[in-house]
Amino acid sequence: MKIVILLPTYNEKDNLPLMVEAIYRLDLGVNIFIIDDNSPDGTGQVAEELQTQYNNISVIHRVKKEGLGKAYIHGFYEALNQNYDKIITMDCDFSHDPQYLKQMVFLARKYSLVLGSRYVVGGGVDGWSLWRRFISRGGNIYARLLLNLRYKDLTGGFKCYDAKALDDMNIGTLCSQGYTFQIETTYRIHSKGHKIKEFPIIFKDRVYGESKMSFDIAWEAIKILPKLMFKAHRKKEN
Ligand SMILES: Nc1nc2c(ncn2[C@@H]2O[C@H](COP(=O)(O)OP(=O)(O)OP(=O)(O)O)[C@@H](O)[C@H]2O)c(=O)[nH]1
Ligand SMILES: [Mg+2]
Repeated sequence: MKIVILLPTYNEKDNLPLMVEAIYRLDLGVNIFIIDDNSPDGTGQVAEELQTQYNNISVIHRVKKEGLGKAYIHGFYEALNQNYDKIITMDCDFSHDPQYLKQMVFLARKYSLVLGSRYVVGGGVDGWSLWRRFISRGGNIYARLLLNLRYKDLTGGFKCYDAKALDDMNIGTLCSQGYTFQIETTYRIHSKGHKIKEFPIIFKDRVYGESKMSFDIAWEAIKILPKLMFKAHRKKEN
């Protein structure tokens, strides 16, 4: 099984070397694509240095910051071009603990999409403010009801996609960013009838670097989800 981890970075110069080392030490035989949006803190140069030190790293430099969704789409295309079987997405700020990768890869043998989930039994969040918990929980309930999905964590970004599921997702037509990107990708894969599995993770707040969470990101989700639902109903009618 050929596996790649997509690590999007924006101002993660302190986290990136620690993350690469932590993944390397697990000895899972995975490759890593670092996808950097020309971070002003020099993460791109740090990535270049890491590429010379480790034999499992490639760096994708993007011209400017365009958001997580665009960075992932770039990585998805690259991974499919290079014939990877499994494509993992994870944050580079240690919110997604690399220790879970082993279990994720194991589950990926049986499922087309594996979700690291905060809201199944055994999962949770560590270090979030009440406001942040409220937004995340509320967003998930809203999305589940609106899209009629049974998965508990639709907005998490720690995922393992099968290449076939990515292909079926029709990457070029994904229309959302931020948290909605996570909802839309899972929704599309579910709609194509793929098998999806959630497993519990404890999500930790970032230690180094700044948060990029904003009201705009939450607002986008509120606006865009009814559009996704509308599209799905139209498809059913046709
Ligand atoms: N390439 C790229 N990576 C990004 C961009 N925005 C965020 N990232 C990275 O995507 C991952 C998740 O973003 P975070 O900023 O941690 O988002 P979050 O977890 O919602 O918020 P905080 O952890 O509170 O900052 C991190 O590895 C970021 O460095 C972007 O525009 N381009
Ligand atoms: Mg984060």
